[in-house]
Amino acid sequence: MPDPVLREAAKPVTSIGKDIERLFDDMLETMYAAPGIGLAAPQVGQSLRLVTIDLGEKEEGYTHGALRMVNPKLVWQSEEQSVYEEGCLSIPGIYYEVTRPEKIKVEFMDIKGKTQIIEAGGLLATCVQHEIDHLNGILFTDYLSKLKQGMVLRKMKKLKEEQTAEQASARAHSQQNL
Ligand code: K2U
Ligand code: ZN
Repeated sequence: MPDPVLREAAKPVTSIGKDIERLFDDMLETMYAAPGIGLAAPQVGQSLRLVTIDLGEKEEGYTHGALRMVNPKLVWQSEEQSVYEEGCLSIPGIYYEVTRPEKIKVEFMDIKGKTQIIEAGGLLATCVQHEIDHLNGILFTDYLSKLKQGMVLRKMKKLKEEQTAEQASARAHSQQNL
């Protein structure tokens, strides 16, 4: 079951100092290593309203590089919706389709404290909404039907049992080699 910090509403950041800069660097390192294209501070145990996003060069039309968003907020969303098969670094191995507004405008403060507004569509819009949900204690599985949520819980339990079994056999194996 995901970490309780993922169910809290993260706190707004009031001053952007060296600690925030370092946290952003840690988040980007974690995100690239996953690999992922987005990450929210609660996913690294920090209940703060910070998000990093980088769709990378391969996403055509993506020109923002590594985005560091302080207190991001959705200020507009389109009526049109689009469907994307989402995953989550905090819920490994689980992928389901989620429907969200197709286009959004997100307002945030950048690392220099300047207010920015970005209009986004496509994968960037999906990612921004997925990350802002993390800041509000919402996981993408919350949008699924009760039936599918039951399937998610059973799949997570099975993945956890498999992981535990693998660790036990790895330990036994390494002891044999001692
Ligand atoms: O917040 C997270 O768990 C990071 C997700 C963000 C994300 C989920 C669904 C759709 C878009 C973004 C990770 O980046 S999941 C990995 C990933 C990689 C490429 C494309 C989509 C998802
Ligand atoms: Zn996620």
